[in-house]
Amino acid sequence: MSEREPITASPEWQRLTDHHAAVGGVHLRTLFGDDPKRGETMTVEAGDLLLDYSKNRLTAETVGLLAALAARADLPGSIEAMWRGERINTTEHRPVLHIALRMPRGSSLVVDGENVVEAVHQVLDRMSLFAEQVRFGQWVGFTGRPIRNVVNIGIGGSDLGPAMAYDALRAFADPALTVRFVSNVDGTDIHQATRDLDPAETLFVVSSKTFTTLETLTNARTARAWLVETLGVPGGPGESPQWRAAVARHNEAVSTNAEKLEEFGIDTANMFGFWDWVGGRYSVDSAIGLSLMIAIGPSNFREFLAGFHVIDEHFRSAPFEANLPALLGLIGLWYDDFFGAETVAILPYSHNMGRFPAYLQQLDMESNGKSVDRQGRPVPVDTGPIVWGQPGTNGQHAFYQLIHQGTRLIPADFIGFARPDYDQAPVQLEHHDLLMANFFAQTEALAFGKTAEEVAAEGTAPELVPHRTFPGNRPTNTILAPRLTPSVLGQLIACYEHKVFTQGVVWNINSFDQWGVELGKVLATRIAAELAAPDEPGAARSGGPGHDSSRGLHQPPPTANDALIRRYRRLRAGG
Ligand code: G6Q
Repeated sequence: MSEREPITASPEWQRLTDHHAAVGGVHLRTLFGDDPKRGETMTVEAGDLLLDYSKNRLTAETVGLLAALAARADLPGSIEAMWRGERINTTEHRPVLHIALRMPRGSSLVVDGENVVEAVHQVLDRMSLFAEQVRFGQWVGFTGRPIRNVVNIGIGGSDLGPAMAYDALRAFADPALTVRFVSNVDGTDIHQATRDLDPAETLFVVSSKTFTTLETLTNARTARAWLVETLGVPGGPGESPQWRAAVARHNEAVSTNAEKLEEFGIDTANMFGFWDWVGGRYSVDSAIGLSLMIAIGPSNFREFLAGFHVIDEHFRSAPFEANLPALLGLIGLWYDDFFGAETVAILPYSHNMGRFPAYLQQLDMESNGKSVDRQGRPVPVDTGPIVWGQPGTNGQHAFYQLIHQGTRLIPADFIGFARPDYDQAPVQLEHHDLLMANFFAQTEALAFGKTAEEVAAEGTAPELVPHRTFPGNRPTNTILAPRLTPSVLGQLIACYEHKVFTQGVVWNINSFDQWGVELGKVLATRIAAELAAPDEPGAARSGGPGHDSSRGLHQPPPTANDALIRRYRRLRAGG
């Protein structure tokens, strides 16, 4: 983590540049022709996961060179620095310890004289107790009825993780509970999430690390008002004992900020804490996972954590050539920086993993969407790719066309499972084989394509041959696991967390701050006042700065949005 030369100045980078000139253009057909066993040898296993990276445009030599690059960037030193609790999030002066959230009881990771693993398990125990009370109908609402609906209110890292994991683990969730996630400040979200619920049976879990996020606090206020009004609770915020009791029975909060929570009117007795060394996008395995734990139960949640831990241990100990997350990171970097690939597609062949690409989008793009290094110097190469994707097979009927025959190189991760989520009925197994037949067929077609000769040999009209030719040589990773269980989901998430870390270390960037997100949090405040003000924007302005002055950005002309805002106000008023 110390000051260092840009990685591009290293001999290892130069070697990769030369190597790319030699092998970058070699077709996967040739690579498989030269080494038909690469489908067996170019694999690594970690926990329940198998990564087959044979359908990538690389050779065994490439892997060695990439591992040497990781060593040059001192990836081992950076991993140990994280595990020692060093303040590797340098711009916020914080340690980065999501790895402590999944350490088994009895382990130790001491920061500032405190074993944080003990604190983690104290919170987990409180969460488990509460989750069981809700699940067994023992936690009753204000009117004495058991809770049957759980609505998580949070955004970004306080939403995407639990929402994605709840979907992914639907097969493990208690079907008697309705669990929903509200994030958008668009009032449609909270309206649609609550309109068919009975408030007497509804619990809100307000999740916000800072407890200052506009969207979450607005939604939490609206939820609270809906609750007390619909239940007919007398008194306004904090005024009557009944009001306080109703809010306490129907609101739990997850946060690091007890003070703000109290200001908001939630008693800290109803709070589950976590710590500033957990980044939002790394927090699904903290108390931010409370709604998930209620849905799937404490023991499944602990399996989920154990899955993360298996990969943490693997990442810390396996040599890079056999290290699944490090390989994912290094192969990704090979495409980003040596082939100029701009995106990576995440293609889970699992209906319930529909939100996994969006989750990884935040994890990766917020972590590595940086253009200066740890010393504040411009990074000389491209950093984090654009992450996108949809589950198979739906994506095949939409955007796969461009991956197969478009002009861009789009590396893709295919993620599949040997058994379906619901495997009791034979028909499910039948569906699953069809799903997985597509999974395997696509990676083959992408790798090998179809030559013009092959197309012509099928009797295709000559004028159609170019249209029906598939160039192939489109790289993919295949990740195969036995079944989408809580543990396997934890393993997958941890793999991508450490993939992102690996890349951040090589690029020498801080993967753990998010100043771009912070900016978004202050941008709208002043304009919100202008939208609601009695006067039109600009009316009271006497040549002074306009609504852009508080943004901390290079200031555009103060009138930049005045015309749009005037039109918005007119349209809103129905004019
Ligand atoms: C995550 C980001 C961001 C954050 C949200 C919600 O790493 O920092 O997505 O999680 O902005 O923040 P709060 O949890 O503080 O409401």
